[in-house]
Amino acid sequence: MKRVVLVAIMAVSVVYGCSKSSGDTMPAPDPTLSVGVVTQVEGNMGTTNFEFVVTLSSATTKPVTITYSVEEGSAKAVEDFVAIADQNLVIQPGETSKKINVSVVADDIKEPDETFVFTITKAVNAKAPSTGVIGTIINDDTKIAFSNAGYDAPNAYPGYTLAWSDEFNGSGLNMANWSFQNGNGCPNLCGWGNNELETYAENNLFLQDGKMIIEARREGSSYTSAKIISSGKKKFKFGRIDIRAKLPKGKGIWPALWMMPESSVYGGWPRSGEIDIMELLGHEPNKTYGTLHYGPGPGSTQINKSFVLPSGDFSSEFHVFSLDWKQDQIQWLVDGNVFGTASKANFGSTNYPFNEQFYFIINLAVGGQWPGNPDATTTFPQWMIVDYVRVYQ
Ligand SMILES: [Ca+2]
Ligand SMILES: [Ca+2]
Ligand SMILES: [Ca+2]
Repeated sequence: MKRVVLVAIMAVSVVYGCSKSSGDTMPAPDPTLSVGVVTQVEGNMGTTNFEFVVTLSSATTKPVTITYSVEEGSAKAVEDFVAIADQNLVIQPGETSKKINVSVVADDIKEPDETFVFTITKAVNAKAPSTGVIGTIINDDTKIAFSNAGYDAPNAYPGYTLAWSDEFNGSGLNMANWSFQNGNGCPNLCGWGNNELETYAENNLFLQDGKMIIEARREGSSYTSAKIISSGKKKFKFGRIDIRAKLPKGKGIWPALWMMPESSVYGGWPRSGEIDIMELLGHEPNKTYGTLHYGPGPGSTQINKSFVLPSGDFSSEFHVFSLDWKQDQIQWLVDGNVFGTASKANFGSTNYPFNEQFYFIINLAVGGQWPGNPDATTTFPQWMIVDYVRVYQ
């Protein structure tokens, strides 16, 4: 009890002493600096000015010198904004705010919203904020960035004429050729029979620069992508088929260019066959597969061929995936090189269902039994970019 009384007396004495001396000699405390956050759209050409306003809590009679920096958050210096290192600025006596411009690099390529950090690292005659403020660059674009580099097929073959092609040159998918297959396969075939995770939707597909692009997205804990089929619109039996595409990659990413029977004359899957022109498992981005599924079922008998790129992977540039499909024989090619052959002669007594009409399917699956599910290493969005589908007969 006695000790408490003593402390109380000392406290009174300190307060009294302080108030007395401030009237005589103590200077006014330094004003406080604050900076407003800036959130703005990126813009499409040149640079966009992001204006940060630095404010003093009150004017002073002395110049205030601040040192500030602008550094990377998720946005990258040079590529996304112009970084600033330890720049000085003087706020003159009587002034209470200053504007500081940060240049953001504008373009027309879709990116996530990105951030950079504006920090006052030092202040003379004012108190600097203890943390930086965020500049947020809001995406205002829909285009994706890619180059047309890579293998391109010849546009004629001796003895063949072009029977049909889709060059994907329009502003939207040509619905005379294709139909969307949307959803997740439920209730009849949830996960499309493979425990796939994606839900297919039309807005995951768009055309740009003469290419058809399927975008697989992570949306919260689920995934969206797109699938198109030519059933009822374009069907073929035999010919040289060329599909030029640039493929996505990453664990759980599963792009496919394939064909299913237009009329299942031998019965339901797999009896009437399935022709997989190209499949890729995103954790092996340098390897593609060509497969036939057939047999009496349930389950399928398979002929499965694969091709490994000598260098690089299928996401770095375009390649051409082809079928050379004749009576009683199918060959798979990458960039004009045969890597697999299946012949009726090898089927023995098993029914050979590949001398019939088949339609095209193009899809980008996420997850499923064969590729496994995406993991922490998988980045989204992923794109399958298709330049053309050509059929010569
Ligand atoms: Ca832009
Ligand atoms: Ca952009
Ligand atoms: Ca094209």
